[in-house]
Amino acid sequence: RHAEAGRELRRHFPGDLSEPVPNLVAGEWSPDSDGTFETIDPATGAPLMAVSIAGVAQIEAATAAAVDAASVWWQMDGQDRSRLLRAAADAIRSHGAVLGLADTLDVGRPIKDTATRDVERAARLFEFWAGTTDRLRGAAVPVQPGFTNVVVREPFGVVGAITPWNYPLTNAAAKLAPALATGNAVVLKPAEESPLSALLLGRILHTAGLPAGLVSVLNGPGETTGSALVEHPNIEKITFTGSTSVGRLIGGRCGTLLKSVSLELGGKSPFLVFPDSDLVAAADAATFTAFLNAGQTCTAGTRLLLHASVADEFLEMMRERISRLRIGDPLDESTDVGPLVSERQLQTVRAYVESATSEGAQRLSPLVSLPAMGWFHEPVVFGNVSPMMKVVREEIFGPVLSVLTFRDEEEALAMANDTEYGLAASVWTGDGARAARLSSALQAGLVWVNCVHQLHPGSPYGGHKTSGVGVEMGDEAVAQLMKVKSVWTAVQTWQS
Ligand code: TXE
Repeated sequence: RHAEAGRELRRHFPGDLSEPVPNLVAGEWSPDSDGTFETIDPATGAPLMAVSIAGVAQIEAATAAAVDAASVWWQMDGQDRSRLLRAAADAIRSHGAVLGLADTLDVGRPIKDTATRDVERAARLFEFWAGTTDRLRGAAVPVQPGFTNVVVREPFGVVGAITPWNYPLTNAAAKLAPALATGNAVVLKPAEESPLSALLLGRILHTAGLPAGLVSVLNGPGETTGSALVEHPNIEKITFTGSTSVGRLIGGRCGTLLKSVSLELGGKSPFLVFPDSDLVAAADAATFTAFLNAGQTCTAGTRLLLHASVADEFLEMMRERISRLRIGDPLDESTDVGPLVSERQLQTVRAYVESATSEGAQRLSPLVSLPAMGWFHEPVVFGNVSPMMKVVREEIFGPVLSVLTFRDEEEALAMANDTEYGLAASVWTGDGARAARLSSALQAGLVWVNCVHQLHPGSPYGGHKTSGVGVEMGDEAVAQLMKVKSVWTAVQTWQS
């Protein structure tokens, strides 16, 4: 079944089935390559496709075309840019089936999530940002008499985007839509584990009518292809989503090069449950956030902080919900939890589980059966953990949840903030004043009160502490994708 689905997917790329998938340079398929790598179907462990690594000539061609396209794009009427980005959203929807299939086969994310949720989210990202292109206003500053001062915003030109594998399509769309809407061209480098949907998306944008050269998608290892984008003089802005360690590396390099950079990095987000909350909804949400995408979600609530008085009842509710999760073939419409992305990721998760077990953590989750093939890991809930254990402190990026209990709000807050990360936090309480106090005191870029994983392209998204620098989405993202220019005009003869 997977082999047949893989052959069906391969038909959407050019060339013979035995040839490697090419890169997309300036919107066109470019068969040259500097070697290939294999992308693997994690549900079977079998190779899915060979993918071309972009060579130096392709990187040069993509960045040069992007410089030219960015200038054409910015000179267009904003309403025309808007119309094209809307056409892109329609095209994403009409190619939804293949985009969904690409991510399900490439990373094992269940088809019900990729082909519906992710495709719709990607389309809506383009629709939202299409609505901003003719509203990128500057300002007039009241300055000393004799002068006018106007602040205008201009695009950087070419944005280099580097994305991870956990949500390949929506990560790519979240980089492309705002960067294009603010007048930039984009050269995108997807993760080695998940090159396919970004290539298809780039091609879809091109055929939807975006100017040639505006989008290129180049594949290859982070250390070579990724760092070539970071180093390239034609690329004035880098936007990266991935691990905190690589984020530090890229951020440091951009500091040396004096290049603007935005970083969306890891997390170890707390999920706080107070006894005055709707425990049924909270248990649904706690299960959802911990095991969504097999735990490979940067904003996942991986530290469950329970008030001691409700801990036993809450964990029983979670056990029941976990036993109902359908773990299996991501091509099945009914599957909730698929495999992890790679064998390496499975080994990483197993190592965390072994380390926690050897340190005395107690498994509270029910035993569930896993498919015989593929890189699956069962959902794990650990109790009897101490705040210093690796499983509590480090981002695991797998279906592993740690549970700690607290006695009062003060202790809950201290536990929640006891982390180097600051991406998200979810608070469950029926007390409005408590919700307000915690929203203000929690050290996180996103706070969800009595909800979790709510996102909107109009609302800023980004981490505090080591979870990132800058934000994506909302007006706040515009400020990071455009340069500011202050224009002074004398309205009378100038005198010093
Ligand atoms: O991420 P990397 P990896 C965390 C998560 C996961 C761990 C490792 O804990 O287990 O990171 O994942 C490119 N210059 N997150 O190794 O290496 C790389 O090719 C330029 C959390 O896959 O950060 C890929 O496109 N680019 C995170 C992208 O960076 C480089 C999501 C991400 O890869 C590069 C992903 C370099 N020197 C992982 N090195 C989240 N929180 O969303 C790598 N890349």
